[in-house]
Amino acid sequence: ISLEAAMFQAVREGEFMLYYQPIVNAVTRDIEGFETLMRWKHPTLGMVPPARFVPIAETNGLINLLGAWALKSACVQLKQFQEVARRPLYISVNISPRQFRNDKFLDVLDDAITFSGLAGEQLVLEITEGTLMIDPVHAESILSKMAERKARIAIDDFGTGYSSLAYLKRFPISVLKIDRAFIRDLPGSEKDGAICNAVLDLAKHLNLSVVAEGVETDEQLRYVQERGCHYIQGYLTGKPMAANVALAALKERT
Ligand code: G
Ligand code: G
Ligand code: MN
Ligand code: NA
Repeated sequence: ISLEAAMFQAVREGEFMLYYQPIVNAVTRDIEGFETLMRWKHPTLGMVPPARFVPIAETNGLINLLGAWALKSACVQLKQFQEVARRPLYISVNISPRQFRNDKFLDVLDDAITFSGLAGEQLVLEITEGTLMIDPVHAESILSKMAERKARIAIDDFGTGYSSLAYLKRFPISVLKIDRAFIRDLPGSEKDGAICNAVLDLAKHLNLSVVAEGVETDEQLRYVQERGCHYIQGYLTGKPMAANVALAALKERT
């Protein structure tokens, strides 16, 4: 049976789960929020990585169903994280191009917010430059409706897509996530250093937050932190983890 057929079965069997990766303060290393990352635990294939199943789900449309489930579940999960942490946190959720363009997307968003009882500002929606550029007029309308709900928009994999910087002026964006490709060879790479500096400078002047992704070493953390990066996400400060592991990490720190 094909991976695609197995996916429909997996939805019925409840084989999809969510992992959560901490997004931490670069100075204190306190957890500020989590990125939600989908996982598929197949009974015989084991863990199927999202790089394999997300593109299929994007092609056959299953991403709309999976994405709606992920958004709602993540919002509910954040409530429990906050109870344990005893402070407000935020949840960041990836939105694929097809989800973003789906007619029902705003209904799905409203349902997740209403059902979970979260404040809109506790929700960050991660989209890529590509998602914005497919149809900028449509994107502008959806983003302004997200902004009405106070949900924040993060540009995922910033700097790796086809886009113009003009969209930073046009759209209500709050967060830039520096792609891990620009972090990996720090602090040795002069080019990557220059790119990170430029992004941090740009973000500062546009009043945007920056998350450095894929931080694996103390040297990388120090490099971006000293240049004004406030938030870090990477194996150094926490791998993607099951909800119960994330809860334990929050307990440990309070
Ligand atoms: O978790 P992992 O490290 O393997 O994620 C790889 C990629 O899979 C992410 O960069 C992201 O693009 C995609 N992905 C993971 N979870 C989700 C999800 O819930 N929704 C969407 N649309 N993409 C996801
Ligand atoms: O949504 P996005 O494309 O940004 O997905 C983040 C991906 O990066 C996930 O697949 C996650 O497992 C992965 N990731 C997170 N932190 C690190 C890290 O420190 N190093 C590496 N190599 N990958 C990471
Ligand atoms: Mn992401
Ligand atoms: Na990214």
